[in-house]
Amino acid sequence: AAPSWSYEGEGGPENWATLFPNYCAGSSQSPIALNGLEATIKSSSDAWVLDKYDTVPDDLKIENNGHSAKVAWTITDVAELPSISGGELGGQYTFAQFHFHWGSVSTQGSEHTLNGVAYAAELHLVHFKTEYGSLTEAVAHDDGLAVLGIMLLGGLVDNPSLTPIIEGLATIPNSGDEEHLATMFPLQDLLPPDTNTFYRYSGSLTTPTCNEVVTWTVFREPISISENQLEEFRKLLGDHDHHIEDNYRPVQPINGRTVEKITL
Ligand code: 1SD
Ligand code: ZN
Repeated sequence: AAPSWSYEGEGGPENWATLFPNYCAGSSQSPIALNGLEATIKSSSDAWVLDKYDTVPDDLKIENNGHSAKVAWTITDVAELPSISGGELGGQYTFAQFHFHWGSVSTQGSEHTLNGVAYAAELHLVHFKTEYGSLTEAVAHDDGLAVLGIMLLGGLVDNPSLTPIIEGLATIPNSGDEEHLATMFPLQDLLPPDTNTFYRYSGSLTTPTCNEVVTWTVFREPISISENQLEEFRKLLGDHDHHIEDNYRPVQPINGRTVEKITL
């Protein structure tokens, strides 16, 4: 059986390279520290095409997988799912699921850092290259995944766009729980107002088995989240009656990779 992993202790990130030598010991790992002054500045006219990002789905399911809270559409027909292209991605990628990483306190929680700053949480919208047909198949290809990373800036005011998800968290308190969300919303509700400036680099899944198959997009502009909303994430229980919090991997070495800061 595959070894189990976690965010602290024996199964923690310091030991992932040993526990999962394929591929957590690789040289193109994620997350990384993103820095505007060190990035290659690029402007491009390849506008985002966010297909069905404005579609309200019939049904959404939310799952506590012991490591995070994950939301997916219930329809599995690839042709009916949202997809993204443009944005210098070089192909079309179909939406699979989104999930969050968050901290026990709001000065930590994001996986990437922006100009030295860690945010209270980070949202990942995971997409697989449409031609590969599924997430499982896509993970076997270098260009298999495109993940959109969105920073969540902790503050005092609730973000109403997150309300349907926050309400869903109360229904999945324990690892393995899965429920339908009560309120539907389009994916575009989770994007920052400006999606035209972002960091782009080639990296990996941030969880074992850390496959180096991800074209990362991390938007420069964050969205907001309140302390009360963060507390609902921190109430979730993972394995061993342990609260899920600080479920972020520390930043990894860049190892000579190019990071672009792209403006469309
Ligand atoms: O942590 C997620 C993991 O749950 C899974 O969704 C994987 C894709 O199969 O992606 C990673 S991450 O790199 O998006 N954090
Ligand atoms: Zn993630």
